[in-house]
Amino acid sequence: MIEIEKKFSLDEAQKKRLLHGADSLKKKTFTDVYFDTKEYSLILKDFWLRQRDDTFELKTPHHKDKEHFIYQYDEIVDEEEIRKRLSLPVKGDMKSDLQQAGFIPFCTCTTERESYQVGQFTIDLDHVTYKDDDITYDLAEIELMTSESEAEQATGKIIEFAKQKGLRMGDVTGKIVYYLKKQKPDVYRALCKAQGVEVL
Ligand code: V4E
Repeated sequence: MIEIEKKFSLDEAQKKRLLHGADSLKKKTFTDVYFDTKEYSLILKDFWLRQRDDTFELKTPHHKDKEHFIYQYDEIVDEEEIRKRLSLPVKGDMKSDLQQAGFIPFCTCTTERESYQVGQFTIDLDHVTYKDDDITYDLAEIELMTSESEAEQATGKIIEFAKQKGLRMGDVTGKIVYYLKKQKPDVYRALCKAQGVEVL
């Protein structure tokens, strides 16, 4: 099974409509530390390396549906596999090996997430704060679990559901890209160029 997800920015009326009849699932808080080289060689090839609380994760591109702004990534959590993808030999622990190889933290953020279920859809509402910065960010994600062969239908179902709820169908920035846009605009522009997407 794979997860198809789409991000939205909500005003209060949209949030109320979206959560009408929703079951509250859980609340959790987690902290992500994103790593890259000082040239941002990972993110410029769309590789996203982070430590979420105690777990290292590497997101790599799997499939892009640019028309609907839906992007699918593989999420690698096996340390051996992450090391293989980064050509990172085992010398010490992951953190010190990353540091030695020139991968340094470039963004640390904490997310307070409330999850809801509406029919077959999972809805995450994220409130994000950034370490050493006074910016915050709020966004929503609508997610659907599906088989690989039904990914396209799942995308259609999310879009249909979002339309029913009166949500705006634009490209909504994730929390890291939002940070880059605000705090590291040169890196943000280089990322958009590398992805062939419009600088918003
Ligand atoms: C894939 C990706 C990034 C990594 C973070 O992914 P995201 O889904 O935003 O993480 P999160 O924490 O919100 O979701 P969770 O894992 O908790 O479900 S950051 C940006 N991208 C894709 C991307 C890109 N390559 N270029 C541009 C201009 N925008 C977005």
